[in-house]
Amino acid sequence: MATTPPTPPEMPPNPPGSGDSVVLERKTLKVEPPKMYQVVLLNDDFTPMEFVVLVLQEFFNKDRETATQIMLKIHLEGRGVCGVFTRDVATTKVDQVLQAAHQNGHPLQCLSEPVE
Ligand code: TYC
Repeated sequence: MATTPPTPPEMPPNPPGSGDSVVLERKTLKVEPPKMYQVVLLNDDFTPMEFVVLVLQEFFNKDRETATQIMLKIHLEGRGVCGVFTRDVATTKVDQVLQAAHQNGHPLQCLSEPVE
């Protein structure tokens, strides 16, 4: 036996302005890039050059040559930027460097600061 689908009830027309119409609102999306932080190593008279090079290779993914150049710049100028990161990553890098320095008995200092 074939069944016929139920017919929808008759609806009165919507009064103007109160209907089922969808209003699309245009919102300007403003997504700012995150504030960036540079991690800086400071020079001192005691931390071995080799240790600084290893830190730059290990925690900042520098190849040996670049790491050596950065280390020498720090040695000569007093400080040097190792990398630029979002705030949380920069904080983690600083912690990792300070922990490695402490574990190895070196006074190496490291900090992060906002870029610009
Ligand atoms: N000045 C150190 C030395 O002569 C080497 C050094 C370089 C230390 C960079 C710290 O961030 C530093 N052994």
